[in-house]
Amino acid sequence: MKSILMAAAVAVLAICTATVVVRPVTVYGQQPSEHQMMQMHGQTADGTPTMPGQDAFGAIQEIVRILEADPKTDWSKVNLEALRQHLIDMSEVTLKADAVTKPIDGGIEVTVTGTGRTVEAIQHMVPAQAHQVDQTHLNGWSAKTEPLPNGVLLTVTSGDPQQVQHIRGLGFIGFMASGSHHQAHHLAMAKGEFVHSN
Ligand SMILES: [Cu+2]
Repeated sequence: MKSILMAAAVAVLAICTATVVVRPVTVYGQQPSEHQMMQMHGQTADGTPTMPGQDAFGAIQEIVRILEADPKTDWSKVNLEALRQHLIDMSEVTLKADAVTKPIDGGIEVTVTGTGRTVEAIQHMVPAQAHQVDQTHLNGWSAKTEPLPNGVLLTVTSGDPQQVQHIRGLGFIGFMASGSHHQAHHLAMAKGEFVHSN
């Protein structure tokens, strides 16, 4: 029984490998169709690529499509530059900020710092996220920030031991990515409706 299962697993693996690895040489057995080849390379059927470029550029492109598809869009208020500045903040905080996390009673304390444009991004985004989490009582967490000359000091805590583990497991960037308010905020920003509290 065990050997049959092994043989089946090897066969499945072989099929998967044959589908994924596309060599320009003649392979015995089935060649992937042209359509399958295109799907593997992220193209549409007519050969047009689907990848927009950088992730931030793609996020803006998606918003532009949403605004253009909505006949009620007020183009006199549209502000894609506000969205672009926010996406720069997101990039700075995600990729460039230094985050030193230490466990404290009930959660974590994170010293988030940077230089130049990164400081501005940290001071825009981290207090806003802490405020959002606190206001919506996300997972019952408490979150607060204190300004530092080159960033902020973030504290996230909970009275529930399971949530304390959750917070410590998530760490700084997991906390920043918690909740799903960014998508709605991005659209509101682009429509000129969202005024940042900072
Ligand atoms: Cu965002």
